[in-house]
Amino acid sequence: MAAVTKKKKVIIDTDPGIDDAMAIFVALRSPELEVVGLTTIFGNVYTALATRNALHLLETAGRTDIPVAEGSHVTIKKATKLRIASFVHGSDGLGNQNFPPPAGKALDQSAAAFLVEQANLYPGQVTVIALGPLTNLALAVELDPSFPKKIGQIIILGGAYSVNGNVNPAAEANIFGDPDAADIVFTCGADILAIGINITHQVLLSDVDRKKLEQSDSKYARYLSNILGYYYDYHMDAYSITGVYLHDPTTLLAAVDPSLMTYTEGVVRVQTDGITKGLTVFDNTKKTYGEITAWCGKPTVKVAVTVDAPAVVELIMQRLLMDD
Ligand SMILES: [Ca+2]
Repeated sequence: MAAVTKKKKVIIDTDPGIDDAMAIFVALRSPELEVVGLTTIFGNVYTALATRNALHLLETAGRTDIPVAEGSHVTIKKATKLRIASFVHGSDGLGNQNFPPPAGKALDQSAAAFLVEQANLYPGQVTVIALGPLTNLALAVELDPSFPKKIGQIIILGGAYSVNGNVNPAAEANIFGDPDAADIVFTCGADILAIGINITHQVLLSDVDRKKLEQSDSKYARYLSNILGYYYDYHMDAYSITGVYLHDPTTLLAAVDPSLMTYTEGVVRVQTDGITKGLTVFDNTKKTYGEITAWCGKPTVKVAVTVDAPAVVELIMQRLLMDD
């Protein structure tokens, strides 16, 4: 008798974004997941463009049944000067392909309100996959202090654990985008799984893989092979590599198959100013310090420490090359 497995409900909080687009498509192609909504945030592009791109990607996939809730246009501290990574993803966020505007519209509800609503509708059952700065999640915690206990799990692409960042030596981009929000989320008490660039910098899509996408009959694969050009150019300029890091799709796969990674547990705090703004500092909680520290008494989170990179790439490719 075939086992009936229940699909995992996921909300993807995203700033599309070339690798966000790939993660969203992998999610839509994963039978283990039910995507109940996308929420948008600034990061790779400004929030309004992230919303437009989220709607466009769902229309491309023929999944206009999935709602989009627009997120914050400012940081949790209401800063309007944002770091936008258009030099990584193109000024349109999707490799400068001049896609037509989407026909659909976002919900009237804010991203934070949507997150709180879904957590209340399905307590303990919704996983948020956070692929951008953590402002919307911090706003959800502020809106409903019981949100951390009602949300099932929060899987965060964010941080650089014992390695350099990718914005500067200290900070990874999603945490740097709103470090105050990140510190709120990391210490909110939810079931959190963090995947940093120490993990995602091991997962590389080669140009051979890109060729396979290009030659595929799958519309998802062909779409991605087109927008990936800009991202490959950036990686060649920035890292001198022929290939691209799969930050967002790798994080997405932690929801599909957590056994692709191993994890450790401890307390993460985020530096919110100074030259190390956005730094994530992990306390493994093995030492009892003589002083009271800023990590004392804070809830622990899980942080990924190893990844089966070939298996991750293989699964991503398999999902994208699948027949419709
Ligand atoms: Ca992203």
